[in-house]
This record gives sequence, C-alpha cells and structure tokens, in this order.
Amino acid sequence: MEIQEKSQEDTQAAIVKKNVFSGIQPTGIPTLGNYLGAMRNWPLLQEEYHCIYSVVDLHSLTVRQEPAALRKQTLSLVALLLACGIDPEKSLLFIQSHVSAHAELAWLLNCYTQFGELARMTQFKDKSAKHPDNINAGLFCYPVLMAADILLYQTDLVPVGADQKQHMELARDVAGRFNGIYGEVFRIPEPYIPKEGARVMSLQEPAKKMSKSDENPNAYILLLDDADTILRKFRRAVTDSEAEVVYREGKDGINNLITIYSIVTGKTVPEVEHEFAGKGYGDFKSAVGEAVAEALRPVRETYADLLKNKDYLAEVYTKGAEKARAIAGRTYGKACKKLGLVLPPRP
Ligand code: ATP
Ligand code: LTN
Repeated sequence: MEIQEKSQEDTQAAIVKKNVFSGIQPTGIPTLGNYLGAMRNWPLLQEEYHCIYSVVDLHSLTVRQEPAALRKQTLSLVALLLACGIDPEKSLLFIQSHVSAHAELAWLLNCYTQFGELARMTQFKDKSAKHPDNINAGLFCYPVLMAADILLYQTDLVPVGADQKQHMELARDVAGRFNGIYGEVFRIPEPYIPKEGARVMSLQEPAKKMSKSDENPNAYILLLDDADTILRKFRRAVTDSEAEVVYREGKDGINNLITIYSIVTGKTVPEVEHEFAGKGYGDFKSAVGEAVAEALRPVRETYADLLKNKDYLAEVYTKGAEKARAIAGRTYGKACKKLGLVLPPRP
C-alpha cells in the first residue's frame, strides 16, 4: 500500500514537474555577472524541474568571432557549466547548432515578428552602437532565435539575468500571437530572475552592467581569474568618497560590492553592514575579493580537470543533443503542420 502511494506521488510529481530552459553564448569566459545572475542558479533548479541548458553558439555569430577561438570557447563553456554543478544525469546540456530545429523554428517565427518590435530592443540598439560596421540581420533577429530556443521545449521557466527581460517579453508575445492564430502550439514561458545578483555592475563604472566585452579588464571578474587577480580587481573597484559600508541610493559601487558579498557568503545586507561597521573600504574590498576567490575556487579546479577529458565532454553534449532533438522535433513538427507546410514522409 505504502509503495503504491509512493509511486502515485512520483507519477504526480513527474506530471507537474515544470520545464526550464536557458542559454549562454560562447563569446568568451563568463563573468561573475553571468555566474551570479544566471549560471549559479542553473544547477539549483535541476532537482525540482526538467532542465535543459544550451551553449548558444548560433547567437554568438551575430558579432564577428574568430573561428579557432569560438571552437575553443564553446568546448570550454560546456566544461565550465559542468564545473558549476550541472549534472548530465539530471539535466540536458547541448550545443545549440547541433539541434537544427532552433534555426528552423526561428525562421518560422521571424514571419510572425514585426520589424518594429525588433527595432525597439535595447540590446540591439546597444550592440549596433558598439559595432556600427556590422549591424547584420542576425543581430536584428537575435531575439527571435532566442524565442525559438525557449519555445521548442515547451518551457515554463527561463532563468536569466535582468537584462533579458525585454527578450522574454518578446518571446511571450510571439508565442501568444502564434497560438492565437493556430491553437495551442507553444507554452507561454515566464522569466525566472533572481532577487539578488540579477544585475551585477561593472567594478569600474558601477552604473553599467558587468560585461565580458568591456575594454577595461578591471571592470569585470572572469570565472577563471586566479585568486590574486580577483583580489587585485576588487581592491581597484571604484567606490565613493564616503567611508561607510552601507547599502544606500547613490552608492552604486558599494551597493554592488555588498550585493556580491552577500550572495557569495549567504549573509543578509544588514549582516554585511554590521560586519563592516567602523571599518574602511580597504578592509571591505579585500574581504569581498577573498570571498569571491574562495567561492570560485572549486569551479576553477573542477573545470581544469574536466577540460582534460575531451571524450567525456563530447559524450555529454552528444547525448544531450540527441535527447534535445527528439523534444524539439515534436514542437517544430507541430508548428509546421499548423502552418500548412507539407510534412515529409516519416523514414
Ligand atoms: P555579451 O557580453 O557577450 O553580449 P552577455 O554576457 O550579456 O554577453 P550571455 O553570455 O549570453 O550574455 O549571458 C548569459 C546570462 O548571463 C544571461 O542570462 C544574462 O542575463 C546573464 N548576465 C549577463 N551579464 C550579467 C550581469 N552583469 N549581471 C547579471 N546577469 C548577467
Ligand atoms: N540572449 C541571452 C542568451 C540566450 C538565452 C536563450 C537565454 C540565447 N537563447 C534562451 C535564455 C533562453 C543572453 O543572455 N544574452
């Protein structure tokens, strides 16, 4: 009887288990911002949800990449995601270009997305300003490919940083529009943005988000920076002319450091303020640097081990893509059928 009840519970849990999808571009080594805003949360979700994570290499082509570097960064990111705690027995991990349905569905969705909607995207405006000599059609349609990524897996939740909110709104609008014409093809996804760390700021210009493409390397912490580099960058972090470690409007630099310290140590903001009451910024910056270096140490060490085992990495992303292809193919086939495309005969 007990066993029967337990198995019923398991079946119900399986039925209600929600789907999670997220992606990260192989455009370089991820920063502390990518980690605290997104990657750190991915392994935490894998017990409760069906999680699918992807290294979105097609997205990274919207900005010019050096082929050898892209290849290296893609494999390195697979290793880094595993080092952060993604367990391939629990989650799917794959490389976006290995599942052709992403590019295929993006084309269909392009035809249901308006020029005006894409022209409003702030990421498009920022990146066009940054690369005025390469404002390509892929950069413009980037959010549609992201919508395809998410919608292929009937995703409920998308763990991302706050900067992706506008793209999430677009994915929801396009899905709703398609469903409105053709019936329920796509599940409408929700963004899953952490309360803390959703927007980690630059260490040099704390009003700007921390970005791996910043020209000044002191502005960001990379996940693979060694302890000395991390300490040095935090010691150079821009703060203000006061000397009080308190979270208050107008103290962007200190607020950012308090947020980072609070996440990596698990202490609340008042606890952090109390710990550094009466101490100077120098002590505080060193403490933040040490805490971050310590938090990233296991990631760095596991990553180095994983990278030595290329066969294992290949096995993980090959199996991941096989499973992803099966799920994505179902949604893509359904969308094609609804649109009136003649489906090829089954092999
Ligand atoms: P790029 O700088 O190359 O344009 P990016 O770092 O903005 O890239 P991705 O690498 O695709 O973009 O980002 C992966 C995840 O990291 C996304 O969920 C994004 O929201 C999150 N993220 C990026 N920067 C930050 C930040 N400064 N703070 C918090 N989360 C961030
Ligand atoms: N645009 C995202 C990366 C991304 C993504 C996704 C995130 C591409 N496809 C699907 C979540 C779900 C970015 O962070 N720059």
